[in-house]
Amino acid sequence: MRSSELFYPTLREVPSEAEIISHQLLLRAGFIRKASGGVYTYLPLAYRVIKKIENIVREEMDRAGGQEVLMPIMQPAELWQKSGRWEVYGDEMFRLQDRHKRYFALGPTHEEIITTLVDGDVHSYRDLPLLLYQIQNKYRDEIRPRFGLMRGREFIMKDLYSFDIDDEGLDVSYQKMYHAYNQIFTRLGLKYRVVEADSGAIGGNESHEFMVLADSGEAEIVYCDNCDYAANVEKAVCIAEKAETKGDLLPMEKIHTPGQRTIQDLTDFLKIGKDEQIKTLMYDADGELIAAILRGDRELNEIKLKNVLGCNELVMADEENVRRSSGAGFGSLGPVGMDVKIYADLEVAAMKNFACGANEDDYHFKNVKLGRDFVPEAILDIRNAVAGDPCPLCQAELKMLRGIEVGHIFKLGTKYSDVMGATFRDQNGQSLPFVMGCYGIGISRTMAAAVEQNSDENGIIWPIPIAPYHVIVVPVNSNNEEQIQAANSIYKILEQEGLEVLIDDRDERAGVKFKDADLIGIPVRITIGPKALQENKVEVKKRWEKEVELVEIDKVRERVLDIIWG
Ligand code: 9G3
Repeated sequence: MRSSELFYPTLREVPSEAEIISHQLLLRAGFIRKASGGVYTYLPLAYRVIKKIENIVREEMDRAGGQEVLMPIMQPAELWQKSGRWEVYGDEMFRLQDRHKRYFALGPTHEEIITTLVDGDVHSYRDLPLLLYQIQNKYRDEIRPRFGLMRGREFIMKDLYSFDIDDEGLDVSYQKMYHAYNQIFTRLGLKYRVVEADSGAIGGNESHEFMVLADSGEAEIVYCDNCDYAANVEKAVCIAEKAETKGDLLPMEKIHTPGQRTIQDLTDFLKIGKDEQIKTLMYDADGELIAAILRGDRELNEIKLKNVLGCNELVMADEENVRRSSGAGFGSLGPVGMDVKIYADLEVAAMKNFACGANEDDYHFKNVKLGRDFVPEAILDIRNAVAGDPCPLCQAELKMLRGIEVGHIFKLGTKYSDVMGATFRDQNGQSLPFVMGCYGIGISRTMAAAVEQNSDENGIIWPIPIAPYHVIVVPVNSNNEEQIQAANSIYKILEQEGLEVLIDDRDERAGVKFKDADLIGIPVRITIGPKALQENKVEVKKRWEKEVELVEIDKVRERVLDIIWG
């Protein structure tokens, strides 16, 4: 491909709304353009990357026994009403009406459609297991679409659904997908980690996330160097602390703390550590006011709290309600004398002589102890894990990394087949619900994550397996006949080898060509300049290294093939 003909409108400056590096670089390098908030066009370079990712995914899904289908984006409301999710998803679902005023959703995911399809056409255990997948656009009306392709309202997903006879069958399908996902992210050339995840709202009992490692990632991962434990912070298990032994338990005291509202205020005012206080957070759990308490320097994990409460909706209580119930505003809440159910984090049970709000504005208690001064409804693991916590498997110190979730696999069990009434007949003619799993890969997000993980101050550095082109051939002077001829000849030779090659034939200064080659991230650059050419040599440069190699023209083919295919 000639650069002069390639449509890659690069930008000097990127819109200020592009907050993260992948969004900035994909815009700047002419890969994507915004059509609407969270909705993007993939220009030729981006679409080449997307197709490479899709093909690797497709090969591994087929190898694992998946069969590719294409389901409708437009999905009738009735199916979602049947599963009960038409109401659940509210404004996040794009809805539309046809001329007969019948409602449809733009598919945010396809459990409803596929469960209905399989129910209609699969009747016997002999037809199972069945693994069906598609690669398609999905639609979710995010409140605040941002981060470019990382959180779009329209995005490309690979979604596979497994249908089995029983839990053992599901285990096998899940294992196949777990393996296939590892193959995929390895083949894509990305550094990633698999972590235990929460299956959350979609139900089911086992779930793993595949995280591309990047400092800018939104997801926090805890992992153990001493054993294999790795989990999303939301899922990571915190184990009970031993109770403090040092120091005597002192009598509880009420103290005047005018204007002191936050953990930091109290730290300064009372000259105590954040780990010598507790914070009290009040929530509305399906309409009931409850309190969650944890050490002052810890973060509440709402997912854990929601799971232990078993409630559908958990939202922060508003201050008016809190005041009506406790008698104080947010800055002076505490568990002592509070008459709502209190859920204490494990760590609180091990603390003594801590400070907390007194449920009276501008007052706090000190020297408080759980059990003596108040009794919680339950003592549970409800905080986020942090680096340094003991590993729940081997007690070694946990470490922390950041990542971008690009794949997520779930055991669903019979959650959808039950509500949709999707059944088959077993050996004995008995009617049973399908045992299901679902497995997603964010294709467009994977492209963004690859950039997030692989760039420098000059631009993108594509991993070879997904690079839009393998090689860019750059004649330094596009008006020099000799250079052009050498460039054309190398271009042809490499193309004949099956490499994907760009030739920068534009009438631009060499500096401009180098800048653009770096920006769009082509793994190998071959520069044809006057000096080297006199000795029948050209420069070969890897995008991820600073050094340039001088290579004889006769050896270029061999050298480049070695770099690209290894
Ligand atoms: C919705 C809306 C948003 C959603 C869902 C449904 C997330 C929804 C979870 C999944 C689970 C799996 C198949 C591939 C693997 C992941 N956001 N989820 O179900 F209606 Cl608006 O999508 N689906």
